[in-house]
Amino acid sequence: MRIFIAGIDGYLGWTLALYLANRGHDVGGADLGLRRQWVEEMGSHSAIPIAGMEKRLNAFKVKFGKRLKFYKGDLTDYVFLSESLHDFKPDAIVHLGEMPSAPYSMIDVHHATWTHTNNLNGTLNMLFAMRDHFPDCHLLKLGTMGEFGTPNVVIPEGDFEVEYRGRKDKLPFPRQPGSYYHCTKVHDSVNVRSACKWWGLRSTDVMQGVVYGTRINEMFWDSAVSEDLVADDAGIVADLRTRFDFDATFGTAINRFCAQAVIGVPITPYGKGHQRRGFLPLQDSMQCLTLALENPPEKGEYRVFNQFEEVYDVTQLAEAVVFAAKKRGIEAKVRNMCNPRMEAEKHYYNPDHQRLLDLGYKPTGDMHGELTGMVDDLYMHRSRIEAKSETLVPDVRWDGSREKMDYVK
Ligand code: USQ
Repeated sequence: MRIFIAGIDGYLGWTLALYLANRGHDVGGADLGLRRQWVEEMGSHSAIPIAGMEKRLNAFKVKFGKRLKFYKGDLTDYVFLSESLHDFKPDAIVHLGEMPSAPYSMIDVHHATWTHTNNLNGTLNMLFAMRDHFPDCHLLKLGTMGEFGTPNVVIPEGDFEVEYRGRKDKLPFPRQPGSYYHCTKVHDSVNVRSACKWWGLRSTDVMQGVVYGTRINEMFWDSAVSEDLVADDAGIVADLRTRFDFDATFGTAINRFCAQAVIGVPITPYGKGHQRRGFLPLQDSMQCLTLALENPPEKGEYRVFNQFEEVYDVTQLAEAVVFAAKKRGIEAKVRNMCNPRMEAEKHYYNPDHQRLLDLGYKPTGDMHGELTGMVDDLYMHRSRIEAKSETLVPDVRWDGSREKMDYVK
């Protein structure tokens, strides 16, 4: 299959390119390098050094014996997007090219409006390019479990049966996004669903939980094909590595907890620390996205997959990181920090997630195994985390002020 990845330089995009190439797919993709710029704007960098695109593409060619066609440009530029798609001629498009950070979208009016312009216009451009030129293509769109918020009832996978004033219907589940970033995913879902209905496009909207991990099998050095490639201490080809952010804006809780553990500062659940979320390892996220690609929906079908493996609250997450760090001889400490966000800190959370299992998804790893690899990889690069350790303390507050948070007294 010819698969075009929008956002191919990102954490998921680059990893997916490797995973799909190894399964024999032809991969191409677009990126403007914005993720690198946003993290720099926040005063940080990826804990694990990543190669520039030229080096990445060379390593890809050596490892997989074929070229990845890369298009540098902006998805909000319709001409660029449509010319890239015409050149590549995809069977499927994976749209990972959005600004993914809740705190970044809450900094101020400029960051909120920019997030909306970037995310919504990129998706609309994709839908119109498909309508006019690639009507049979499958759009695999990355949504988020965060579209639903934390309601006090089970979250269904896709539409749900509702009875109201004596009448029944099947309707989309109510959305309660937790940031302006999460709002963009809600609006995208409405746009994608409408395009499927009006124009007969086909799409999978993946409501993904928090993905974590630093490695997948396809990154490892392999003597059969990789004599020209250099492996790092973990046996991974350095130029095939994906990024790992730990700053308070682009690092998710689990990344930040691992980074805090390896440099010996307290791990910081926010507030009461009982916010529950769905999680899945990087390798399994790749498996799920690939299953969706290899089993496309019918024409006109808009389907929703809730994609995560295990639910944890952030205190359980912190304890799991303490345990993983201990195996490396590190005594990590947990200390709750005042919450910069406005969110429920103790709540019910129980989303359905059956559809990918029905398609054949087999979870390969659990959090404890994955965390050990993460701690090892980060320990190798702890000086890079130490160099930017001030970015571990959050300062973007949901009330609009901008000041470093304190620990809970
Ligand atoms: N949290 C802490 N301590 C920290 C950082 C975060 O307790 O040091 C808490 C947050 O307050 C929140 C929870 O951990 O309650 C999750 O926050 P997060 O930063 O790990 O993730 P979130 O902002 O929800 O966003 C991430 C990705 C986003 C994706 C989403 C999936 O950045 O792109 O859409 O996870 S989900 O969480 O299911 O909505």
